[in-house]
Amino acid sequence: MLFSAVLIAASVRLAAAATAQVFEPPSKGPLVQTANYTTPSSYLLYLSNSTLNDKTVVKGKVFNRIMHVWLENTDFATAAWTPIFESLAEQGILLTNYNSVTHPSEPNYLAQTGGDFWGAHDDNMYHIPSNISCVVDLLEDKGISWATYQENMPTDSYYGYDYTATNYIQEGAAPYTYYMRKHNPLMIYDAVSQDPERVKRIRTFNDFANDVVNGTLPQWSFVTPNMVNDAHDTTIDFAASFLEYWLLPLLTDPRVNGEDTLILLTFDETETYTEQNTVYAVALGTAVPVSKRGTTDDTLYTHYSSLSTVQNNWDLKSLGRQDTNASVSNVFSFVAEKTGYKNTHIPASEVPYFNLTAVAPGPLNSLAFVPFAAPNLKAKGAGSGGVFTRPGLNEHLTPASLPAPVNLTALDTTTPWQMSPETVSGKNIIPCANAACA
Ligand SMILES: *[C@@H]1O[C@H](CO)[C@@H](O)[C@H](O)[C@H]1NC(C)=O
Ligand SMILES: *[C@@H]1O[C@H](CO)[C@@H](O)[C@H](O)[C@H]1NC(C)=O
Ligand SMILES: *[C@@H]1O[C@H](CO)[C@@H](O)[C@H](O)[C@H]1NC(C)=O
Ligand SMILES: *[C@@H]1O[C@H](CO)[C@@H](O)[C@H](O)[C@H]1NC(C)=O
Ligand SMILES: *[C@@H]1O[C@H](CO)[C@@H](O)[C@H](O)[C@H]1NC(C)=O
Ligand SMILES: *[C@@H]1O[C@H](CO)[C@@H](O)[C@H](O)[C@H]1NC(C)=O
Ligand SMILES: CC(=O)N[C@H]1CO[C@H](CO)[C@@H](O)[C@@H]1O
Repeated sequence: MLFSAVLIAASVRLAAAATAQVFEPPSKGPLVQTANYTTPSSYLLYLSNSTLNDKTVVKGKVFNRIMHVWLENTDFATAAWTPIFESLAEQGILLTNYNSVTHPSEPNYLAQTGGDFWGAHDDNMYHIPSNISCVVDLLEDKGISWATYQENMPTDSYYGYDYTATNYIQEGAAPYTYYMRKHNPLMIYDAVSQDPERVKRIRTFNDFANDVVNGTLPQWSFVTPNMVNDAHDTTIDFAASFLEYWLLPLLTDPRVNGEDTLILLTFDETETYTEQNTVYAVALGTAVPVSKRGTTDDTLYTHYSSLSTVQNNWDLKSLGRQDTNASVSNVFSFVAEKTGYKNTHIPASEVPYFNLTAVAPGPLNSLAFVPFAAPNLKAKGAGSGGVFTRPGLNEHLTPASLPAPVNLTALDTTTPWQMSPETVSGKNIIPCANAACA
């Protein structure tokens, strides 16, 4: 009896050991291009030969560059007690009350770039019509350069739902899905993906190396490590090894962390859905005042706060959505203190739950579908401009004017903004790059 129990325990451990992945560097360094990002070999074609060509630097009030780095699915305490994250906190400001806005991943990425998640409560393949604005509109309106860098996306501008490549961690193992579109939010906005100039700024990690080495890392960037490096398929220790390989050298590299740079390292959401959605978030970089490094800040922030902080810093227009909702979009204090922006204090007892899932009606919710509404054009954001509107927007479509939510699932259909991964071919601006669009 005892003997067989021991055997079973041993074999369970073996099984776990066989599946647990151990970090391996995908390249010789974060600034070296690698075929590990482009396999099979036909994709060598897409090792970057092109560099962004942004000449202007628009001065911000507190920082001139912001780089967002998002990891996945980890509770605050799990990250905060992991050595590399502890030492990063000593170099920056640890935001101890920074919250994701719902579950699972995709709606959080949408919220961070669009000021809303439009009812989404899954990781399906969606697109958002071109009359709906996102952060890119606000940045371009003021001439601020931007890009997103997606690790293991096989080519710039790749529209596919996912990408499976040669396994670079375990030689000979089955190919691995390192890239998922659900973590690449700007691709979901037609205003970006269907614009031939803009879509070039949805870039690979080989282009990250290229842009940094050539001195053209944009002023605003959003970085998504692959499905193993961001802890999604792995553990916090795996992600810690990735940071040691990728982020730590960049923190001492003036081409990335030069003057007046803010690097926001955070997570899309907590692992535990039944608890408040507070994630580890740390403000790093030369823009963080020396006197504040190693301190904590318990102001209430959410993913909308990084939008409002960017608006406040560069005096941008707003999106007129949750980025202008004062109770969920406080500007990072070290920025607000310098710009004179007044944050809203919410007593602990009144802080809403950010772990609510599948309850918000919206155009990306098939269970409670309502069409897209125009933004609130009277909203006041953290910048001094008004609300940005895109061509084709019907300003009369206020939330009050829209019909009551409809359960499309009960009608055996889905929201019109959902796509099947097999139907992307017509949307792909670059030459078709995977089996899904062959
Ligand atoms: C791909 O990654 C593996 C694992 O770290 C490494 O051994 C190999 O050298 C990498 N290949 C290239 C071309 O960098
Ligand atoms: C810098 O840009 C040039 C021209 O686009 C390119 O050929 C070169 O590979 C880039 N440097 C690196 C290290 O990526
Ligand atoms: C959200 O978190 C709170 C606090 O832990 C918990 O009481 C509540 O049940 C959670 N809600 C959901 C939907 O899991
Ligand atoms: C602002 O956010 C709070 C907390 O999530 C929410 O209760 C409120 O409805 C929001 N206001 C608007 C106008 O969306
Ligand atoms: C956005 O554009 C679509 C057409 O693509 C239109 O049906 C919809 O009413 C518009 N919505 C808003 C909020 O302007
Ligand atoms: C919508 O309809 C589906 C299918 O009939 C059902 O399972 C689901 O509970 C409904 N949801 C709501 C919110 O009414
Ligand atoms: C499109 C293109 O010009 N691709 C080239 C980029 O650089 C690699 C490696 O130097 C070449 O093999 C490609 O042909």
